[in-house]
Amino acid sequence: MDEATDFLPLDFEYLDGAEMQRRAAAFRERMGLRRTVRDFASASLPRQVIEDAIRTAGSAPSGANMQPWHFCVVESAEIKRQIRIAAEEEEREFYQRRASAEWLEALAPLGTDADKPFLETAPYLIVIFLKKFSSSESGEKLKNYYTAESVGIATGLLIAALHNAGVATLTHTPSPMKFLNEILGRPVTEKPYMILVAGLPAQGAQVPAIKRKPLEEIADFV
Ligand code: IYR
Repeated sequence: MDEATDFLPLDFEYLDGAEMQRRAAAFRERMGLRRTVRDFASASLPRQVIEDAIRTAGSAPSGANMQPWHFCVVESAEIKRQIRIAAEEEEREFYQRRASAEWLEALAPLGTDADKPFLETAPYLIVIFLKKFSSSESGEKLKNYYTAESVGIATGLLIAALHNAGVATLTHTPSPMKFLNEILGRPVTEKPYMILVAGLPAQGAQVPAIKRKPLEEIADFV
């Protein structure tokens, strides 16, 4: 990256208040239909949809604009199988030993367990890595900043972009996830952040009856 950044005129769409409200309400309504799906169909969908959603994710703000993310899109049945085997091994440990009684109790309403068939059924696994370091043009190692915040924002945009395009997702975080570096050949300076499972819901898929907190509970205007 250059030492001195060039500045350009901002390309910004100024809207009037009424149009702002329409757009805010329409987006709220659309995003309100997003649900985490655990039961995926094996049907595929155009790769360009995934590519564009990742471009949207890559537009996220990031600490010092280091863009500390890498998205590994898994389509290969063999690699999905390897990921499933490794993830289920960690998840069995989690459900049988590592999770506290309190944690298992919090998870009970979701009906999750150590079996993760969706890791093989869904057409895409987007494995998101957090890059603790970047390399400069001259190849020197540069530290990244606010990496968790940056990758979290990018992941949120990715989920919203996929939902907007009619693609269902599941945020899956087997723990620990080191096996993803090995299977996907990513360097140790990259930390697996999440597996985002993406595809279409299976016919008749069900989701837990959860409620979202109302505005009054999640926001204060002071
Ligand atoms: N990673 C486990 C457990 C799990 C934890 C939380 I917090 C969830 O919201 C859901 C699941 C699993 O994927 O089953």
